[in-house]
Amino acid sequence: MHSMATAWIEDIAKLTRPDRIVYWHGTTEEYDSLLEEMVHAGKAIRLNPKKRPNSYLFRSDPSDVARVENRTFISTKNQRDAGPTNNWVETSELMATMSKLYEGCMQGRTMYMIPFSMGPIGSRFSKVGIELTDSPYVVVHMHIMTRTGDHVLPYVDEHFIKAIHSVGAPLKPGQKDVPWPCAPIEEKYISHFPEENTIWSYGSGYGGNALLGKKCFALRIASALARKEGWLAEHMLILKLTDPDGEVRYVTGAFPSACGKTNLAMIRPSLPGWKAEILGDDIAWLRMGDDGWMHAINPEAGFFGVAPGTSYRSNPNAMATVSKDTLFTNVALTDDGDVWWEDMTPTAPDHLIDWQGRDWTPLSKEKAAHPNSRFTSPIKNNPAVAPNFEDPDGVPISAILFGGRRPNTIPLIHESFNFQHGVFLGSIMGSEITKAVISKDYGKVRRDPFAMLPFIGYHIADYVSHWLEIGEKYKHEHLPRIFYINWFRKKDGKYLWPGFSENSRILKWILKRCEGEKGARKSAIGYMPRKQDLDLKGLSISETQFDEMFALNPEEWRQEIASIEEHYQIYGDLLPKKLREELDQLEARFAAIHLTK
Ligand code: OXD
Ligand code: MN
Repeated sequence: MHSMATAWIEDIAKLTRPDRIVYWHGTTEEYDSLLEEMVHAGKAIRLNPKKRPNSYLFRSDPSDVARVENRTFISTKNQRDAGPTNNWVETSELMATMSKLYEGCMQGRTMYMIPFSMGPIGSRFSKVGIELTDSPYVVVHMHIMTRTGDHVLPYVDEHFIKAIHSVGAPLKPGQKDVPWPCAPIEEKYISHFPEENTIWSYGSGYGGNALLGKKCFALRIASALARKEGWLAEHMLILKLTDPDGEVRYVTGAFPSACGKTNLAMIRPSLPGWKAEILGDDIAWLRMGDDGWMHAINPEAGFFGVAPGTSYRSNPNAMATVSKDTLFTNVALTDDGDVWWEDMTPTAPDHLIDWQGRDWTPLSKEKAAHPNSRFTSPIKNNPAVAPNFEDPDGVPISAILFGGRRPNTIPLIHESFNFQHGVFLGSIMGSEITKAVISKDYGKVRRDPFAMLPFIGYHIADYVSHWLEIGEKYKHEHLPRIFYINWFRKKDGKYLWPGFSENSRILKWILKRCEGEKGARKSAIGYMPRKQDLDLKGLSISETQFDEMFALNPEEWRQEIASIEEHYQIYGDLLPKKLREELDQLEARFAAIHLTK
């Protein structure tokens, strides 16, 4: 082990005072025996191996069920560098607060040392880290979500990411542990120090708060590193598409939550002869390949997917993936030792144990599974995994898809005029606030630039400028084309587009555009397909329905432009001139249509 890592581990052990330190070597034997230990300690339930082999259920504390954005901090020396979209505390102040919390916080517990690689081990795209945690739940999840163990150690050098995690619940001598220890909300801190390559997480054991390779490292810290080093760390799926002639292309896509990102990443195309394979469902790291194209890797090795809504109808590949070797959190338990969640099957079983361990029947008022309940499975268990998903050089990207959930205004698909205009589209991404989030603003549009709002580890103005600069580094013919998708446009309360596997028809048009086919008309907002340009064979889409999916309503766009204008206020004086120009030009194009009418 690198001497810097050894010294750091010793320092943290001195500060947090665990009873034991366990070095994680990354073997299946350790994984199996740690799960066995957790079952004995009442922290995990082994599912019926005949129904769900090698799978376990965990129940969190009811107060610790999701990422805590209001307790998430980007700490830099100067507030300017965290920008207006992050909670900021000055570095030495936050370090002092955290050090105080960490004092003795692992007493009575074991500290696990997990070396891990984000990205294939040894790839020039990859980065390594060490997570020190007192949560065995985190250890087994990191084992699936990242590449962990001894084989990472040779790559640990002075640049490794230092990630500390504690559930924030020390045990006094003789004190009995609870199944899911955690700290109260006001003591939770998900702290990032991008200038120190350090993550300090305290008080939560759940998901992105605790599995520090994911949002904390692969997005927040990595986005800041990527800016310094000239690449991009993005909240994107990676999809491989093969057309009936065997031609292969890759696309990435960024969508805010509840917009069908996982379903698109795992799409089964309805179009005959087309094949879709998955490389990633959540995060992509993008940098220039030796061939001059933008290449992507998925830094993760597993899926941490939302369970409710996943079914053989909505996502058969996800259902196959979770059929074994899966860790479930906060889903319901069936009487025969299997799992269930809302909409998994058309009707619910007559009796379940809900996510809080209580009896549940279809007459119960509350949901059986928590809306943010999750499955954690290895990517390689997906039946549609691309065989080259671990290629250390990544895959060349032909197109980047942006999108959101908008019942009106935004057409089914449009293509940006060029890369700069595409960055503008990323910067104005927005989605209707749905019932999936507790909010008083249902139905309003929430802007979520690049689906990165909670994940940009630095100033948002620097982030969009970085995207614009990246565009200038590539030869025009190597730049991915940028598209904007809205599967969710409605008329009289009904979706205009059938979605799911039929989305392959839109992917086909996108790939044709990438091959340089015309097949489009120019509109005020970008290029859009005409009816004859889309493969709609076998679908009954009337002329009117098609027109409604692509209509640009001047009044809706007047409001849209005003709402973008309002969103751009967060940049203050730092909005890049190029984005201001794009907005002005958009407005001018609508004004011109008006004049010609
Ligand atoms: C996730 C998220 O869990 O984006 O992937 O919140
Ligand atoms: Mn995500």
